[in-house]
Amino acid sequence: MIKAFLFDLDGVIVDTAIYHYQAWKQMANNLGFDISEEFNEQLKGVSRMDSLDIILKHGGIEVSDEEKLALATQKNENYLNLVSKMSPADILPGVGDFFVQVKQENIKIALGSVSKNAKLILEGIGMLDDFDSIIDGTKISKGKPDPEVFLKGAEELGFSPAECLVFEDAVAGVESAKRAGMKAVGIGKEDVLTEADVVFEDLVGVDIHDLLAQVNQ
Ligand code: B16
Ligand code: MG
Repeated sequence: MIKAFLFDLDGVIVDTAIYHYQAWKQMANNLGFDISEEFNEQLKGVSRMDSLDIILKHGGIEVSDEEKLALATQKNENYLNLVSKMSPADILPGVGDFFVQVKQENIKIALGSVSKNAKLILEGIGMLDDFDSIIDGTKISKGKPDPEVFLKGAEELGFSPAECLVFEDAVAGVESAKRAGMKAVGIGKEDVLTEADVVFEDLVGVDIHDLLAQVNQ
């Protein structure tokens, strides 16, 4: 029986993927190469340093650990500049109505994001108080697809993995949920999120009773 929902942030609650992309692109351009939006797909749900390694490999560039840290810091500064203007208007369609239903059902809610900026973004969009527990990049040592982020969320809420349902937009995030022994709702395309138990394009019009009936089978 599902008793808790664990939400990814980027791509489920809010669309920060575009800002991550712009900030990484700017860094890559400074280094003399480019990254496409298609390439950016594989960075979703992947931690900052792991993303940097993937991008540098793509550009055929090798740098020292010290330089890596400087590049990651520079990217984060660009990213923070872009997200600093976020407001409740940036909450993805359907999220508000869905959270009202979740609260009515007394289901506990945790955030499961690998972003170190998650709290800042939740504050910006006015949703910090909507979560019973927040697991972000400051609390974990392994990014998705490792299950750590969702296992910690379940633990903080006091539920077993079988009692938790994960909402994810990234392939790496769905894998993370599966490896944690949890069911997963994919937000996005069915042909991409093939491992998810149920897939919705977004949360618009999703009925919590129908969903629970489906995943509690
Ligand atoms: P930061 P999520 C992830 O957030 C993003 O999808 C990913 O693109 C990003 O690299 C990662 O957070 C780290 O973010 O640089 O802010 O610590 O999807 O797990 O909510
Ligand atoms: Mg995501």
